[in-house]
Amino acid sequence: MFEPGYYRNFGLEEIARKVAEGQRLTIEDGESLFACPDVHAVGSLAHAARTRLHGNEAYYVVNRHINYSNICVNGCRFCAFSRKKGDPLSFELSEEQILEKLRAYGNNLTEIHVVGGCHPDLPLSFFERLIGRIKELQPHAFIKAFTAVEIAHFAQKEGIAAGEVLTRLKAAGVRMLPGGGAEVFSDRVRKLLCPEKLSAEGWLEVVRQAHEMGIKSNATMLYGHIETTRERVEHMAALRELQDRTGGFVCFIPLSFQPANTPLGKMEGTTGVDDLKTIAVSRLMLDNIAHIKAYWVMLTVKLAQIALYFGADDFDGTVVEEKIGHMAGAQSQQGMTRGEIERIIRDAGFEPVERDSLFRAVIRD
Ligand code: V47
Ligand code: SF4
Repeated sequence: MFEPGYYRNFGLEEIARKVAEGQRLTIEDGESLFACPDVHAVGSLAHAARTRLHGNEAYYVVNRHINYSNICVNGCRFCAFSRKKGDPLSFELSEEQILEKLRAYGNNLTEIHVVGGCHPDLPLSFFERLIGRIKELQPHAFIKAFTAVEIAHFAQKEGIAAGEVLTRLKAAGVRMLPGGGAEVFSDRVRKLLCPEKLSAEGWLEVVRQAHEMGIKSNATMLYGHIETTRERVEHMAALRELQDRTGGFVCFIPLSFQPANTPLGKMEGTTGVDDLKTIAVSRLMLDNIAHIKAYWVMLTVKLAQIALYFGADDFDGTVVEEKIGHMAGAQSQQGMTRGEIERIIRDAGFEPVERDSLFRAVIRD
């Protein structure tokens, strides 16, 4: 943090005091941080909060993303990934094709991240079997699979409760839910951009149930489209409230909107300053979520590196193959090696720590 007088210049003196004393920020504080014209002022506060939690360490995971299918019954206007069934650009991987992708990567994976669209036909039994086979193939890997939106979709399709879906998938080998599908909780935004999708309350409820059952999760926020900064901060506050009750969120991931090939393709996307401020405000608002991810896929590797000084402590992972951001024009590479990630983290002045999905250090021989 800078001297108190520095923050006085931007009317952030009171917020700086709260950060120094570890006090919770209000929604209005979050809005003031977004409104501050000096990204360094906001970033320095977030860096102080991040350093208090994680010192000089920056985390990464050796993982692989698997998108089993892009066929989806929803038509979210920010999505370039999904296709309707029968579309020439739709795809649906068989169990064998998925296992083949994993075999190709060897036994080194710490985390396997499995998500797809809300497929109209695939039964829950397909996913139970798939997860079981993945677990058999890579028993040491942590399976992080299916967003709250997919869980609710499986429940609706099968005519059973979301809790039962979670129980069955947990028994099959799912250990954690990824944070996708949260978008922005604002009803105004959801009505305009993703009216068919699981509601904000629905998302929070599925995640709450998962946490109650001992299944931890991440949480995301898709920003940089039509939402206001107030709506971003309200989204963070809703997550903070649920976290007070369950303690089940591991990491928060702000997802910078990639507009290309989406119905919102004429939008310009976020700027670097907006990305950094959003990471910083997330760190400051989410005082009860330990980790903030700089997801290099959406941010670019270079900006994600700088984000480590703006409140982020996690660089995500090797990823290997990414479709959701890249089909929407993300300019980053497809995957990174451990060596590349460690170099980026070290070059930024941090100590790389290889982690598992729950942020426990991974020791390799
Ligand atoms: O749910 C869709 C978002 C999410 C676009 O939990 C878009 O560890 C940007 O959730 N531009 C999928 N974002 C990604 C995701 C994720 C990624 C990495 C790690 C974790 C984790 C979760 O991407 C979707 C949606 O919210 N999305 N379209 C787009 N055009
Ligand atoms: Fe389907 Fe997810 Fe894309 Fe929405 S964001 S259209 S739910 S794949």
